Amino acid sequence: MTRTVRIVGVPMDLGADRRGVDMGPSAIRYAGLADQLEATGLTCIDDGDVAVPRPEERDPDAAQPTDGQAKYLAETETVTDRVADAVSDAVSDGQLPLVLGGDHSIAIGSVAGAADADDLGILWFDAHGDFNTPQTTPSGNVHGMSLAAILGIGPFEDEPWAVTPEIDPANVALVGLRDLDDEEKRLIRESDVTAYTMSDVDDRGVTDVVDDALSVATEGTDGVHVSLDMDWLDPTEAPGVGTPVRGGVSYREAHVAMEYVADVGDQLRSFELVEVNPILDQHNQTAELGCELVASAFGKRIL
Ligand code: B3U
Ligand code: MN
Ligand code: MN
Repeated sequence: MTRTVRIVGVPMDLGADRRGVDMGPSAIRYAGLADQLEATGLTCIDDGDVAVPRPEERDPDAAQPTDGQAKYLAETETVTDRVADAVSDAVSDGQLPLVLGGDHSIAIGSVAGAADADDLGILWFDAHGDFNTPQTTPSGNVHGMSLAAILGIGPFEDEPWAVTPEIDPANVALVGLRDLDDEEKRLIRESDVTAYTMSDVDDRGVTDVVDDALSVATEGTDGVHVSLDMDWLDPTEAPGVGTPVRGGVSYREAHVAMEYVADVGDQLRSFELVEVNPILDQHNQTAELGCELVASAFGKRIL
């Protein structure tokens, strides 16, 4: 890859139940992200962190959905607007934005910034669907609603949610699902996204599944956004995440999946690494693994 990588940190935890994920960007940098990418032959620029309001500063009169619940809705919009600006600046400079979370609500901003007016495919690696709406959410946490928001499902088509451009659900693939709420399952089934569960990975092998998922995301699009939630991995490999779920992909499966992602080359528009929670981690192993996986996705090979 010849593009310069532009790192954008987003110390956001308002979309998740647990504090700690706001320290993700620091932990990932501390794990040696820039050095690893430079060792892979890439040039990196670190843009620092996007400002995130503290929960204590919140405006008590802030907008809330009229129907259902979505915690910190107004603050999330502020942050995702900032993320969108940072990502779109990087794209217009011909760079590859690498967004470091932070909880998965930030994807609403990354995708908006990466797409601009283009047709963008999305590859979403996650144990969860992130397909809830304010009506279906069991938690009120926006990180469990971000993909639905991106696709404008349910109330997300109306203000104050209308923050993302049109993404065709037919170009969206989820990979590694194993923890879905009942209503969320229904919304996924009713949508045109392609969802690969861990059963598909068991059945067909991760390379076959990722190959198909890449075709979904690249077919007829101008580029692909890759969103990597670290809870996609098995908690034995990635314990430092807010909502670990047993039965995730292994260390080797994760690497080969990212090597397949690297094969899309210049079609890779943007990448985000989210949900690293250093408070719950062991010796920063989840952040270190996240760096390794980004390096694989950006072209690092063993030999
Ligand atoms: N589906 C649940 C749990 C969840 C989603 N994403 C994460 N957890 N990380 C929810 O709250 O929407
Ligand atoms: Mn997620
Ligand atoms: Mn998840």
